[in-house]
Amino acid sequence: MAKKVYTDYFFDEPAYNTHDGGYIPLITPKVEPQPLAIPPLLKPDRQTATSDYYTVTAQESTTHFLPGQPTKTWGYNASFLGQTIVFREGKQTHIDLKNDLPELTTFHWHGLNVPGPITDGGCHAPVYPGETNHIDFKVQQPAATLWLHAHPCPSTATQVWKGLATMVIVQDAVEAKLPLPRNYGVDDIPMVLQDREFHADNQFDYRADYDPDGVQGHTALVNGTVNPYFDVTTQRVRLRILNGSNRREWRLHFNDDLAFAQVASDGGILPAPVYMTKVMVTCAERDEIVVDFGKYHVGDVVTLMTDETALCQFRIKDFVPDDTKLPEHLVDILDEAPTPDVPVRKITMDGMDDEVALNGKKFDMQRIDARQRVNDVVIWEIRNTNSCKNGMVHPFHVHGTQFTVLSRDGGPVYPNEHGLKDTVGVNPGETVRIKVKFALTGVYMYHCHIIEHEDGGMMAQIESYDPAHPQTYHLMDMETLRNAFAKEQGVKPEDVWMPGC
Ligand SMILES: [Cu+2]
Repeated sequence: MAKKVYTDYFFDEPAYNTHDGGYIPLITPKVEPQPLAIPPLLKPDRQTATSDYYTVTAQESTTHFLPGQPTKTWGYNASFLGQTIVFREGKQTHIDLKNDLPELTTFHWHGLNVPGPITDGGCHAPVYPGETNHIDFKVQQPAATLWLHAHPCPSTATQVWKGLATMVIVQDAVEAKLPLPRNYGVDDIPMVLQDREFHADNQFDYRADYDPDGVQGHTALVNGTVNPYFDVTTQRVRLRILNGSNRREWRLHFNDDLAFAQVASDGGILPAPVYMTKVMVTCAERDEIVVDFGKYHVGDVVTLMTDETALCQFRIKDFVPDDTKLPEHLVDILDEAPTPDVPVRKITMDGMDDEVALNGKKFDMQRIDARQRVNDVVIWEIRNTNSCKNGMVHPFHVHGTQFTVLSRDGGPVYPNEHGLKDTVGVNPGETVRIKVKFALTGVYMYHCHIIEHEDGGMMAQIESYDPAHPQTYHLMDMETLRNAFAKEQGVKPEDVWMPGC
């Protein structure tokens, strides 16, 4: 039977960010193509049969993106972005979170099922300059491409813009048995997609670029590389695509419409490969695709595009023929029935610009907006109340869990949404149902992942609780954070710039 190949982006075209009043088009940079940077794997401080120990350091440095001056940047164990962190399912993991920045930050494990709010690393878990916090958790979820990024309120966007984001790979025994490329840096390639604006002397200036609907820049970066190319030395290559941008959507396709197979989404491997020539990735989403370059010859160049802009060249080198076929079935996704007698949780994502809100309210760190019993399986119904005519896709993200997508406006989900997700793009005017279970207790944030929207208040928090073991949480407040930023910046608290507040 011929495989179905999808040739559209699934999302509603009128909602693409290219139609925004403030859209900033990508401009092909006037620099020679450079080899795609492959972030090194973070070496564990120590490993035993059951435990891994890591130190993750947030640091400031400079990075050469463009000819001329280096750019002042932040990163994790790196000058910009970070080293890639590998977790192993079932292992006890111990991490020192070290802050060598001049400003408080948090370390949020996007997509990782760990206790909130402290281990999860949202706004309640600041690490102050010069300090080190320690977290321990057991990795209890399938193999997936996740990420680490800063998440302090309301400075997530500015800290990510400076570089605080890096890929996290979870490995397990199930994925290890699948015929997928997994030689990191050779045929298993991280691709962190971002855009940046370069000002005088090649510097970032987040405040100058600020837009409450999301900051964008004219220059695309892949793993921090401007105008990258990648040498293809194996017939099949797996790309772990992460939208690490503040606001930009990526509509990816090859210049010659080469078809590829999506094999994983945010939370892990899909039940079956999805064959496609185009894929749209909204903020914070991950898509793993396997590209078969078998029909090309040495010297050919295939270009990965986003809309009409070239993003990364794939230069075909000599490789050994590989006739490995992807199986029709990859993994089973656990499909649990909703817990009886628990009502559907209704959520609205409201507004644009400074008016953004969630269920009509701005985020308040001290307010717990909802409660859900641990291990209950609950349907959440998320409605984007923007107008279908001129609204935007809001990527809805829940901390501390991987959910399944049930329906879009009562109809089927997109073909690549049958796996586990932690972020789902909701079109303007649309209602998306998802099924959410928290396996751990804690306080977890849920929000739009256009980062300026979350900083602007399109965010709320839920307590996953165990009735037999009630807990109280120390929740951060804005005054404490404002005073801390003021002290670090040497200004009065009222003079601290807090975008979105
Ligand atoms: Cu939004």
